Amino acid sequence: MATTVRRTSCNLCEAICGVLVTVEDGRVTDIRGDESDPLSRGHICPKAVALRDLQDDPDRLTTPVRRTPDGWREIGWDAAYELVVERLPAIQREHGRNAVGVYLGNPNVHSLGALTHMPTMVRQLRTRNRFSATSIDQLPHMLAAYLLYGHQLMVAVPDIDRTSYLLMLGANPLASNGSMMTAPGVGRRLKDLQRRGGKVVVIDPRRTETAAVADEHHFVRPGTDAAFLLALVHQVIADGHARTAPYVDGLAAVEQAVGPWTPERAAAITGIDAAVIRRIAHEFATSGRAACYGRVGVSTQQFGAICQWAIQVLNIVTGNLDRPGGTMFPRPAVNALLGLGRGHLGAWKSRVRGLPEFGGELPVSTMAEEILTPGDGRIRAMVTIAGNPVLSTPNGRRLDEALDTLDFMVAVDPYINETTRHADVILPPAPPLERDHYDVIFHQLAVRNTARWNDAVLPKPPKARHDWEIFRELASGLLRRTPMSRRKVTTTARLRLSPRRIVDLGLRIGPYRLSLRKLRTSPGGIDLGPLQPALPGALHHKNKRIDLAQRMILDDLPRLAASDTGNDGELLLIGRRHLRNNNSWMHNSARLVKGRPRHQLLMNPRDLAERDLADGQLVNVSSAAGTVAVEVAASNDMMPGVVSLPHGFGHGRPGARLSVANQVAGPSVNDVTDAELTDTVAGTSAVNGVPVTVTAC
Ligand SMILES: Nc1nc2c(c(=O)[nH]1)N[C@H]1C(S)=C(S)[C@@H](COP(=O)(O)OP(=O)(O)OC[C@H]3O[C@@H](n4cnc5c(=O)[nH]c(N)nc54)[C@H](O)[C@@H]3O)O[C@H]1N2
Ligand SMILES: Nc1nc2c(c(=O)[nH]1)N[C@H]1C(S)=C(S)[C@@H](COP(=O)(O)OP(=O)(O)OC[C@H]3O[C@@H](n4cnc5c(=O)[nH]c(N)nc54)[C@H](O)[C@@H]3O)O[C@H]1N2
Ligand code: SF4
Ligand SMILES: [Mo]
Repeated sequence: MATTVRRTSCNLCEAICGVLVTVEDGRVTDIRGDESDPLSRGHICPKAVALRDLQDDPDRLTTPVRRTPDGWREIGWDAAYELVVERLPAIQREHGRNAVGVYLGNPNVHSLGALTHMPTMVRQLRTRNRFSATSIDQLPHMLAAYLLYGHQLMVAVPDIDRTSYLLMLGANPLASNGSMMTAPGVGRRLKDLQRRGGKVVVIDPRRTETAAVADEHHFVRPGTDAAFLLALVHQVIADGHARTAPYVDGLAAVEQAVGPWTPERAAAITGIDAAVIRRIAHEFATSGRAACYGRVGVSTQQFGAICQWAIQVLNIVTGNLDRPGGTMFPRPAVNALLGLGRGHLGAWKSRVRGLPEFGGELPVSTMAEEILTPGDGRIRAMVTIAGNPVLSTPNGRRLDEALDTLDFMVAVDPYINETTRHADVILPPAPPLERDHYDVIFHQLAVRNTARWNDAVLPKPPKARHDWEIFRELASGLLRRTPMSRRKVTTTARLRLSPRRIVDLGLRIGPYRLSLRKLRTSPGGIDLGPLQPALPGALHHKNKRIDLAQRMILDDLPRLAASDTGNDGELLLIGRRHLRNNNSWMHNSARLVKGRPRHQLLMNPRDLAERDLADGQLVNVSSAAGTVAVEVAASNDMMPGVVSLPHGFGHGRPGARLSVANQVAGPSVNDVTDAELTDTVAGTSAVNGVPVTVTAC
């Protein structure tokens, strides 16, 4: 038997752990952590082993399929490409360019080939109806980066390995493995922080796995963190602790804006004691190396933009931005910022609800209405790429119905799932272990500068196609139909470059002048050292200054002040993640789904008692958008008045070919979340803090 051990990195989440894969006679027999990786240092989680299940999953498509009256039929690649590049332009000719909509899902950012070739393909469609997971995820981070630092991807990450005070809001990295902060083995990093004498403070409506290991945890009423953060800034300034760098403007305007946001006022709204807010402000400002970090819980809520702005402001006014132990800007070997424009907001608005675009994308919560609402510019065809928005986006039921009304739909996806079952044709890309990997995005968000290239672990079968090959063929096919132009010539040339070649170019022009050849000699990755100060030189604003006083945010404060904080028997619904789930799509791995069910509605026993409900009972969870039935589980870890459901469940729908996932119980939380609930600043979906009632079934 031929046994080899190969190196790659796991691309299932943002931690990009180095792994060692044992291959025996062409089959994966073992996956373990790679101790030599300078970033992950051997860490992996249970999901890494599922890379193997993905490889062997009989439900995974390996060739394109087309819907026929007698069910799905396999078709050849050329026939599939031809169908797509015929139908999409035909629909655009008849109904206008915007009649084709595009949804780009989460795994795209984890695939090198999608990042190098997909944008060119999408550009050929020249539609304004572009959507992605961004607007139900990190949009407020990108908005804050764009406003304050001049580029949507210039995101500051907590320097977790050197900080002595980590204030964490709306993040549970012990389950999620970290996000907008690539820090594999967060648990170990937090322990080290505490061993250094540092402190971890968690603000979350649930006592999470992360809160359990923190030094302090405070419940916060969902959707009210903005008030807490403004009060921290208020207190820091009032205590005379504000000290901004010479390149920072706007402190006076911020002082004025946070004037009314006293700790007492914030306490009344958030449920966190005024004395605690004062103390945290003091500790944060005086610890010397403090970092405030907020993630999904403070992004996908009604005041996400204020939250992410205020987090930056807190770091900046306490002198913690761009200093070791504070929040810092990574300097990866391939500069991801070059591949993406600086950003823009509101260049156009969505047709039906008038929500603004950001960076060329409209809020995903408008997708269903753009398909269903008659009139000029209505979406008649969809392209979904690595996304399952029927389960992942608010009011998913409505989208489920909307997709059924389309004239044409194509999905680039390895599975026939809740979303792609609506497609006319599905193009499946080769799985992760069959592709080369360099992580363009997550080195850009990593807490240490490292670089790692890995050749594919397994050979791609001849009939399989890489995602970048699919995008190249589709883009070329669409391009063939356009008249000759300079753009056409340069686009064609760009499409010919392989991901490998593009990474090599990126490495060569990058700050360390590396090359693919050099990286390939260290398949366990190379260490480029801890994060380094970079301001003001690295700012993308021409004047190399940061203006704290962002109008759009300051103008939104009255909306916060006016927000309804009363409680009339309603509960607020929030989300959660579990180490063994991965958004909507890893439930087809038997190894990951085994064990105790984890889809239940978590609820404080007091709230159960008030409603005469019992632990384990089936209940209806209802919002303005819909109702789901689910078992309730009593949990003292929940803040009273708050209930929690994870997303990514809701399998078992007719036509989906997911033999394991279809057996997994649990409704889709996004059948209850409400597409009408958004942060109006940039249109981010507010899937946290959804008012619901819970009643016996
Ligand atoms: N209520 C609620 N909703 C949420 C969230 C929440 O916290 N609460 N979280 C939101 C967040 S942060 C995100 S990122 C979204 C994620 O939601 P989506 O963008 O829908 O992403 P996934 O659920 O990861 O879906 C992955 C899809 O990509 C396919 N896929 C997997 N690998 C590949 C690949 O390599 N290539 C291709 N072409 N396809 C692939 C899978 O089969 C699956 O169909 O969900 C969001 N929805
Ligand atoms: N195992 C696993 N890992 C994942 C994923 C997965 O599905 N499974 N998904 C990946 C993706 S796409 C992403 S974006 C990241 C997300 O990474 P994280 O942001 O760490 O994700 P969550 O674990 O959902 O943590 C969000 C926390 O916010 C809290 N929360 C909800 N509402 C509020 C609020 O109003 N205020 C405050 N302060 N807290 C609130 C929730 O209780 C929860 O603990 O995880 C990634 N990693
Ligand atoms: S934490 Fe788990 S899922 Fe994430 S990259 Fe590491 S092994 Fe993969
Ligand atoms: Mo996400």
